[in-house]
Amino acid sequence: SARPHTGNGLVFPPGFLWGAATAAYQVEGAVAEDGRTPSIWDTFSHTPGKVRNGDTGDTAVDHYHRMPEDVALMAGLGLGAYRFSVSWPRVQPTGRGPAVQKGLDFYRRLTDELLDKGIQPVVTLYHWDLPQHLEDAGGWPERATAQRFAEYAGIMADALGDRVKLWTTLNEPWCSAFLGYGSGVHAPGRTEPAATLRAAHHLNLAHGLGVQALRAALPSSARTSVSLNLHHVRPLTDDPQDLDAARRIDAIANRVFTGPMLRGAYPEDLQADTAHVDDWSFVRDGDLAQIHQPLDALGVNYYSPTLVSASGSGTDAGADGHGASDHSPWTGADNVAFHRTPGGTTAMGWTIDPGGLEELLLRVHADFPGLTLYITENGAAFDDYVNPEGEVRDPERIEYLRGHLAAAHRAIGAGVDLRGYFQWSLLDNFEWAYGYGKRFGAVYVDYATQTRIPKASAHWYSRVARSGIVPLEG
Ligand code: GBH
Repeated sequence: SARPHTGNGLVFPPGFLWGAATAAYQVEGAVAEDGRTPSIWDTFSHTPGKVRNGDTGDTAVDHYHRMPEDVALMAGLGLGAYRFSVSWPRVQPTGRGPAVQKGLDFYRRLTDELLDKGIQPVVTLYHWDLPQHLEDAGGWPERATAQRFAEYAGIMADALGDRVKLWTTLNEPWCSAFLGYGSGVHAPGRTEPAATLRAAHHLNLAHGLGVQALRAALPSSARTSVSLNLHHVRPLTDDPQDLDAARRIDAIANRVFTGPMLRGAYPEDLQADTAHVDDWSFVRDGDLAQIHQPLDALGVNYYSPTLVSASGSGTDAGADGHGASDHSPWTGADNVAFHRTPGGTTAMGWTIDPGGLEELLLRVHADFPGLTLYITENGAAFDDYVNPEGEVRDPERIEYLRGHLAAAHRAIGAGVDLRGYFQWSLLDNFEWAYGYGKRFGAVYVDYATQTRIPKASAHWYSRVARSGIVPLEG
């Protein structure tokens, strides 16, 4: 039921990339095939009580076996780019040593299939699935993990360097460090405040060493990036205590990564805020120079803004900022209250706020003038279902996408060098601690049969991707 095109739309710059994203553990399945060993997410999802409904990624959406069909689906939708991640334990089962050829072959076939269909592959090396072997050796709080990551990055650059032009080291290291080792709602489920800071530093170091390993093996035309879930933090009021709460969250959410990666230093206020947790002696001489590598682009993942106050001063404690945990992920910021921002929400309970995306992009642009940006994730879960006609009608997702793309368009108009947009996610998939209960896909998946049904919003997004124009209505 496509409406006639009104010609009334937002025109994006030529060459703007229109894509969709996934992550290995969320889609691949085939967890014990071709030499793959468990990642921390296999262990975590198989630990009772960690993931809703006892869901695991054992089968996920069976993308490992259905990859050609899924690439054909993307081609049918007219997508220009596909952002996927590599499963580290599929390639390096113990997290060290030589690569498994069958693991590499899967990603070679995937990239060949994409290029054959004119879809640009965008590779993320690490989207949270650390080989369990490396967690057994201490995980991200251990410095050696950063070195292991650099070796793995070199392996992937050798394997895919002739095919892939845009590389991302880490996806959302905030989640790895603070949800994995602080609140424990993500794998490996540890709740050790001091370990969060060590993990964050070693993720930063992994990024820096990884960029250097990529550059050493890739052609000079290849580009490197990192994807951060930058929090757009707003204070509840302009009371100095609330402003200070916002500053603290900005430090432990954003500047803990952008400081070392993009400026070559940890923020002094962050180190002061966390001094009672750890003395930061894990930062060794020379580390910051290793981390501060030239970057060709920054990936921004945005879902919803973050509203905070000094604890006690708020009126609405609708969101505690902890997820399903008694332990805070906000190391060193114990006196902060989180609030629900006004407005409609998605099935995750996250407020729909496109203005937050515009403000975030403008802030990154102001802080790092000239930096090339991609929106590497944006999207929404809604309670999708297949109607009797066999269709999935999701008008709220169309409005979500339209609103956020309009925000991106305003940011471009204001001078932000934004080069692409990746919808999260291509397919409904394993939504981490929420299991299969939350559907973020452009394409609906019937998990019993693995049937794929593009939602109405996928047909809408397809027209956007093909035309480069976001219609203001319809
Ligand atoms: C992304 O994470 C992931 O990259 C992707 O794999 C995932 O499927 C997708 O988003 C949808 O969730 O302030 O402690 O209450 C986004 C993860 C969402 C993490 C909001 C922090 C608030 C946690 N972020 N969340 S807290």
